Amino acid sequence: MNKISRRKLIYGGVAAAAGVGGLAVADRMAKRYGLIPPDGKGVYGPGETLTYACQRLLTVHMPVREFPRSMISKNPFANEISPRNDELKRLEAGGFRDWRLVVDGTVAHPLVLSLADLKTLPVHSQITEVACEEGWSYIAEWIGTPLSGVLREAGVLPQTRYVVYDALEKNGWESIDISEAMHPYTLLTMGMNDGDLPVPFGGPLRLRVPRQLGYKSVKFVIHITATDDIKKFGKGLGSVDPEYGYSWYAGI
Ligand SMILES: Nc1nc2c(c(=O)[nH]1)N[C@H]1C(S)=C(S)[C@@H](COP(=O)(O)O)O[C@H]1N2
Ligand SMILES: [Mo]
Repeated sequence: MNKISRRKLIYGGVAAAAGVGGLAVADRMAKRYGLIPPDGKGVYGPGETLTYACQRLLTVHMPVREFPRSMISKNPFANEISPRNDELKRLEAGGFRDWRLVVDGTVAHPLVLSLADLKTLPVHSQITEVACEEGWSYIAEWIGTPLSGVLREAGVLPQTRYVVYDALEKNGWESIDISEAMHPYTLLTMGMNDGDLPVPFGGPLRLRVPRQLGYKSVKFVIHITATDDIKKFGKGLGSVDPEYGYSWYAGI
C-alpha cells in the first residue's frame, strides 16, 4: 500500500473510531500510530489527541499560508520581554560575536554554531504571520535557514521523534515533532523584512514555526536538542504551555 492511501486509511480509522466507538477507541488507535501529543494525557485528554492526530495526518505535507509583500505589517508589535536579561545584554553589546547555537541530543555529530556559521547555510525567506493566542497578529518577511538542514548537518538519528528548543531567557523552551521540525518552512530566522532580526523580535535567532501559533516561535534560541523521549524534558508535557492550560500542539 502506498503512503497516501495508508494515511487515508489511518485518518479514516481515527475519525471513524471517534464517531462510532467514542474517543477512547480513537485514543487507542492514535497511540498505536504514534499520534499522541506529549500533553495528551493532561487536561485536554482524548479530545486533544484527536485534534493532533487528525491534523498531523492531513497536514504533514501541507504548504504554509504565505502573503504578498504588500501585506507586510507597517508597525509590527514585538511582545518584548522586560527586563532584557544580563546575558542577552552582554551578547548584544559584543555584536553577538560570542553567541553560539548548540545542537545536540539524538544526533551523530553535535554542533556548536556561530552566527557566521549559520549565515553560510542555504537562505530561505517567507512572508508569514505571527498569530498570538491572545488574538493579535502581524505579517513579516522572515529570512533564515531551514531547521531541517541544520538537523541533517548534525546527522539527526532515525529514532528522533521531537526537537526541543530553548531560549536564552528562562522558561522559554518549546518542542515540535520531527515532522514539523523537518518541514521546509520551519525556519531558523536571522533576518526580518530588510535587515537583521531585531532583538525585540528574537534576534539574533528565532525559530519560526509558521504552521503553529506564535508561542511556538521562540525568540533568542540558543539550544536545539533532538530526542526520542520528550518525557525527559521539564514536566514531560512537551513545553511549559500545557502547565498553564495551553495546548502543546498549536496548529493554525
Ligand atoms: N523567548 C521568547 N519567545 C517568545 C515569547 C517569549 O515570551 N519569549 N513569546 C511568544 C508568544 S506568546 C508570541 S505570541 C510571540 C510574539 O512574537 P513577537 O514578540 O514577535 O510579537 O513570540 C513567542 N516567542
Ligand atoms: Mo502569544
